[in-house]
Amino acid sequence: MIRRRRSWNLSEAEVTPEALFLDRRRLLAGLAGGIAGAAFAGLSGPARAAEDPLAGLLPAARNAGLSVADPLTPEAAAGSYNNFYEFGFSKSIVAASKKLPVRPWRIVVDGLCDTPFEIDIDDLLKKVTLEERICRHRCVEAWSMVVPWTGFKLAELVAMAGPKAEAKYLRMETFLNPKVAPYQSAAQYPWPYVEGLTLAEATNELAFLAVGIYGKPMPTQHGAPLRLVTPWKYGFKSAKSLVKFSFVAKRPETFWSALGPSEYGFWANVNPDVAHPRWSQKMERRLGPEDMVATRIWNGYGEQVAGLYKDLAREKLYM
Ligand SMILES: Nc1nc2c(c(=O)[nH]1)N[C@H]1C(S)=C(S)[C@@H](COP(=O)(O)O)O[C@H]1N2
Ligand SMILES: [Mo]
Repeated sequence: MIRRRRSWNLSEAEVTPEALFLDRRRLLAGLAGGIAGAAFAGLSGPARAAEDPLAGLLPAARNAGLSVADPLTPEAAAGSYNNFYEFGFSKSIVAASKKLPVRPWRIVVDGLCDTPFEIDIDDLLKKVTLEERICRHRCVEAWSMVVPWTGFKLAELVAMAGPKAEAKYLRMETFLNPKVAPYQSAAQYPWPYVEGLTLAEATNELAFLAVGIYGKPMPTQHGAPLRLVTPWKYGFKSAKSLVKFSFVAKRPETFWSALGPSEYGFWANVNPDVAHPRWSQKMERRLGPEDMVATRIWNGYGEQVAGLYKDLAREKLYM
């Protein structure tokens, strides 16, 4: 673990809260040894992101209207400080994540919809409109980045399926393959990683499915080959390496809210005035320059999303 002084003087426990939250449970369960052993099991020459057939489709035209003007985070900074707990509890999971075979990659769309389907990712990409948008990303751990994602509106996938009237939520599920993702052997966690949005959130213009970053195919550490981007919410909502989308009537249980409902809720909308139970959310550290900037309500995207929550005042919207 890297130890360095933070300009705003938080303790180490406060700057890596998600990982520590998991680690505490792992140690309680006495699993530390088993996971290290599993890390080298069952690897077989997978396809790498470098061979990604998407390479010919990029770069895509930029959506200037939905791009922010903040200075871009250097690619190397964003690409080397990642949360992807399937591959490790530290921020340095690049090498481990390369074990994930990203082709072939099937995507299932099912549940309460008129046209459930299963599709290969490259066939899906022929049916959607790729664009680039520069987005802010704010982790609940109080670091942030500004990166150009390439992808398509989640609303496009929703429209292909045609949700039924009873469908209220979209549940999204990450791959499950402990042979390549050793931390998925830790059975007391609710793997696979699951996230969810209301249908109104999922069809908002900001909800995005990214297949690339910095004009290139998505590297594994950022969630190749397909990851959610919800820039007005804390980063843990943006589930990586998705394989399944299900239309459901009831609010789905999600990975983090199952582990710690009082710290990581379903809504997770960014709000500097609502502290996490263990630390302030007022400021954030930009990766790369390490600048401290003030966190903004809805991560600065209120114009697009504040209206989604007008009638939900009784919910814990900011945790
Ligand atoms: N499947 C999966 N998706 C995930 C995570 C994870 O551990 N597993 N971590 C989340 C968290 S906490 C954050 S902040 C972002 C980090 O995205 P990045 O590494 O591309 O910056 O991914 C989110 N998506
Ligand atoms: Mo995060």
